[in-house]
Amino acid sequence: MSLRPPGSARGVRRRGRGTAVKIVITGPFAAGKTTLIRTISEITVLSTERGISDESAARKRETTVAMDFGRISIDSDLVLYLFGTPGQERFDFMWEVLGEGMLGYVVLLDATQPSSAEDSLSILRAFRKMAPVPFVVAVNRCLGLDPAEEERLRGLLEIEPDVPVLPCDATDRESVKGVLLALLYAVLESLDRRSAAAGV
Ligand SMILES: Nc1nc2c(ncn2[C@@H]2O[C@H](COP(=O)(O)OP(=O)(O)OP(=O)(O)O)[C@@H](O)[C@H]2O)c(=O)[nH]1
Ligand SMILES: [Mg+2]
Repeated sequence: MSLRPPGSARGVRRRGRGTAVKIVITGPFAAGKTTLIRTISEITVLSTERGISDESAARKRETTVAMDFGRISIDSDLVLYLFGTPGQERFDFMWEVLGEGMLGYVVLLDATQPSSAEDSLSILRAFRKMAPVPFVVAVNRCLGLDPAEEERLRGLLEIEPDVPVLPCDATDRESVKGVLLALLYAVLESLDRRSAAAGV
């Protein structure tokens, strides 16, 4: 597999001698999206968080209302730009804005919230409709997924066997790196497939 996506591909931007890839981090309310981006970003994350005034205030004080933005360099030639979505459905108009030109996305859900997987399904359906790009499912606050639990999640989220489903800890850099690399491999494979199909 080539590690160099073609510069003309959707969502890939040449920056100097390197390549920049746009990735979206989405998922339901309070899954840990902002936390994940803050854990891994090498720049101070630009976040738009506001105090919560409705019933969700019992779960946390602030929520993302527009986006998070962070950046991580994989090596000197490859940089990921990370865009986090709001989790509350009233801000779902931002999904399409942030999804524009993405090369892949992470659906982050919270293993400790029973409604999190169900809430992820509508988000996932919207993203799949938006763009046929690779995605991974990351299960936050989860030390490991047993095969039965993974199977249950795959069924609930209607995802194919080749879509990675990974346990993760959004506060742990190595864990977040693992999730992003799994997505990156899927993105690079899909770019290679597209290049091969186009005879490039
Ligand atoms: N212990 C623990 N706490 C976490 C983890 N991930 C997130 N949190 C906490 O959970 C809360 C929610 O995390 P956020 O990162 O704000 O979640 P979000 O998905 O951005 O939320 P919205 O933007 O409101 O949808 C915060 O208080 C985090 O500190 C985790 O992996 N472990
Ligand atoms: Mg957030």
